[in-house]
Amino acid sequence: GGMSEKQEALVKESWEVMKHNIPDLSLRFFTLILEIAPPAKNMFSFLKDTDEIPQNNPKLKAHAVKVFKMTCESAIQLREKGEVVVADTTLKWLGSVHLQKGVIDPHFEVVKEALLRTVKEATGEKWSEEMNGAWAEAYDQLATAIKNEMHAEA
Ligand code: HEM
Ligand code: ISQ
Repeated sequence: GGMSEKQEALVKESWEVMKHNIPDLSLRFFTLILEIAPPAKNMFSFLKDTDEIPQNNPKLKAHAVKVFKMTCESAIQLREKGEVVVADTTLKWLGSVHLQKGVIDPHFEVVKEALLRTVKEATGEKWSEEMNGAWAEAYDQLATAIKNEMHAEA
């Protein structure tokens, strides 16, 4: 499915607001992932040897931001081209990183839930069902592209 101009705008606008508070955003995103799926902790190299989620880990922050930015970019591409376009090598790379880390398809629902809840909390009264739907669509398309790459490689 494609993405309307309105949906693209909702994703972009909300990211513009959220990106001003990366430390809280990334921490919240990660906390939610581990709340939903505690065993996921050991998959992440920067969490393996810690009992708590590090409050100020630059790697964690950078990673979380990448996930949001890529989902945002996916929304833009969906509107412009009607499909997710990620540079081919990037998609292949993402496929192999996740395959190597032991990520399986159901994990994508966990990250989706955490992402959508983070957006909801971070946007507050600006949040709407429509905004939620726009992020969900952008994420689903990107996740499908990564999963396809993982299946192709497995
Ligand atoms: C690594 C994005 C879904 C777990 C990465 C990296 C990116 C990324 C960009 C590489 C970070 C880097 O090395 O700079 C995404 C996107 C996703 C997604 C856009 C969905 C659309 C998932 C899911 C899981 C997951 C569902 C499962 C819990 C991991 C792990 C790593 C990783 C364990 C390696 C982190 C490390 O260095 O230890 N992801 N990811 N990702 N991702 Fe994802
Ligand atoms: C990598 N892939 C998916 C989700 C993530 C969340 C935080 C940090 C890294 C991630």
